[in-house]
Amino acid sequence: MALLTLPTTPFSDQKPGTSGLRKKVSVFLQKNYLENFVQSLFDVLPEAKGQTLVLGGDGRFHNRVAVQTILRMAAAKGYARVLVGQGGILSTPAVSAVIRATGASGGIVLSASHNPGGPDGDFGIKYNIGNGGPAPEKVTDAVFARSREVQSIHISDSPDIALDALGTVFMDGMEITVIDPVAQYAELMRSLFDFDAIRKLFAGGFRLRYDAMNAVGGPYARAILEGELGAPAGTVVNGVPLEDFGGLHPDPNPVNAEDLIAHMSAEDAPDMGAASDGDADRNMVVGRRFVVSPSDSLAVLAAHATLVPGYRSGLAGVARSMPTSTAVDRVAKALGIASYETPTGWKFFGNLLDAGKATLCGEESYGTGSSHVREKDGLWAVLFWLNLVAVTGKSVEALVRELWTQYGRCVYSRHDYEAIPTAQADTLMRGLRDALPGLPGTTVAGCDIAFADDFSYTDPVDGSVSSKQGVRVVLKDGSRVVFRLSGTGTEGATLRVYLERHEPDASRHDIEAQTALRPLVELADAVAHIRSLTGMGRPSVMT
Ligand code: VG1
Ligand code: CO
Repeated sequence: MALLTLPTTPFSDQKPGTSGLRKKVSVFLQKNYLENFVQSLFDVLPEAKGQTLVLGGDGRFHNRVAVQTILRMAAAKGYARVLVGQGGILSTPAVSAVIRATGASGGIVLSASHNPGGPDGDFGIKYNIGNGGPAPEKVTDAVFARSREVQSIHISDSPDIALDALGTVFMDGMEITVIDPVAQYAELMRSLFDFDAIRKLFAGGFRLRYDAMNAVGGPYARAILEGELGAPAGTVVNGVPLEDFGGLHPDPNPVNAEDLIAHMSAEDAPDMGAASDGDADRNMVVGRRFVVSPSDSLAVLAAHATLVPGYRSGLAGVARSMPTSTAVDRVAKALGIASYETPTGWKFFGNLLDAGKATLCGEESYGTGSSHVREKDGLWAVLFWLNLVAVTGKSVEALVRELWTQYGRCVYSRHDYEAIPTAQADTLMRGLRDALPGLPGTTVAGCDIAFADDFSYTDPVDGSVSSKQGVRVVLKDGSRVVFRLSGTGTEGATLRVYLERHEPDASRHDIEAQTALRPLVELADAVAHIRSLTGMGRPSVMT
């Protein structure tokens, strides 16, 4: 077994607070860059004797090379066993499911999630702990600190193993089992949803278009929807994971999933459309000529959860990230269950799920999930919707409209300003934070401000505090604007502006979101000086 010594330059400089490392492929191709992160992780983790590690990724460029390197380093660390997805493939929710089902001590996911792939795109690596969820901040911070000190990497000099054939091989005494990436996950889905009802739905001619965006969701969607549930061949499009995602940006929103939206807007549109992201933890659900906002999707699932076998006994509670709309809170209130508001990022749901305080969780960024794993789960959300459509006989649109009728519509949009020079973004956020104390009680751009703060979260389970999680400006009528900088972008800074307005009046539910939110856009600019500080006249993306 070889022992290499790293150059002294500190490498894997992940942004503090993010759950892993996400960088341009060119950065990852630097000598020992990936190795630095993995060694830092292994140095921070306890001894691996007798333990199992789960390993796989979304199939993007560099996935296979990275898998082989990590296998060699896992052997040097002394793991008893590694479960690796066939072809190096495992979706993020599948890694979570496999960790939980096998009692593995953790798992490594190779993905930059919704970021583009290929030689000019991004690569990423993250670690999930024994509960199947993203490593908490104390682990990622320790890895980051270690990455600045680590001097040597421990790595086996064994040759590559065959990743495409199922079965078990050994490397320096460590057992490596190449597993079917779908099997464990499919079993979990079978235990949650009424597969017979969904089978009948498809047998009755229901048409779904699932766009896997040439990313890792394809094999899962094909096996479960077409293989098991009888959806006709061709239901899943872009279903083979490609190293560059075929040039698509696997971030399922109406802008990037343009082709799906076009199909769903056509005269002969299918009954339902869906898409997932690079690592298949996100989902977008679309009705016929009807786009569903992710915040509404979470609220619909919560409202009807007891119609689905896995949630028949009801929900312990629900949780949403702070910028996600308040639609699910309104449902929770009517159901008499708790709703929690957490900072952005799935890791904040982990404790609530582990403690049995929340059953369903969601984010406005097309992420929905539940206590079945500790990650958001794209195909799970689509199956949940299919189950609801099957047992209620209602369309996607009807289910959302029913929600609006009962609770009012939370008109919602997110405006992203991408690739802003970091210094300008920091100036903008600093100025905004400085202005906060003077805002309540004032009228800005015609909006009466009731309240303004920088969101701080105290975890109700372990008491840990996460501060500076986003600036919120709330109006007297409950409308709000939230500002935060992205932690996942890899080019400059991305400013996210989240806009929400509650519309109780049913005669106005069809109003176009951007039109309804225009006053809030003006407010956002007046308090944050977005146009003048960024030089951008309009957002790069509106979802
Ligand atoms: C974004 C989303 C956030 C999500 C995160 C990871 O983070 O806003 O809701 O949890 O991506 O999603 P940020 O910091 O860029 O706003 V994934 O599918 O990339 O793991
Ligand atoms: Co993702």
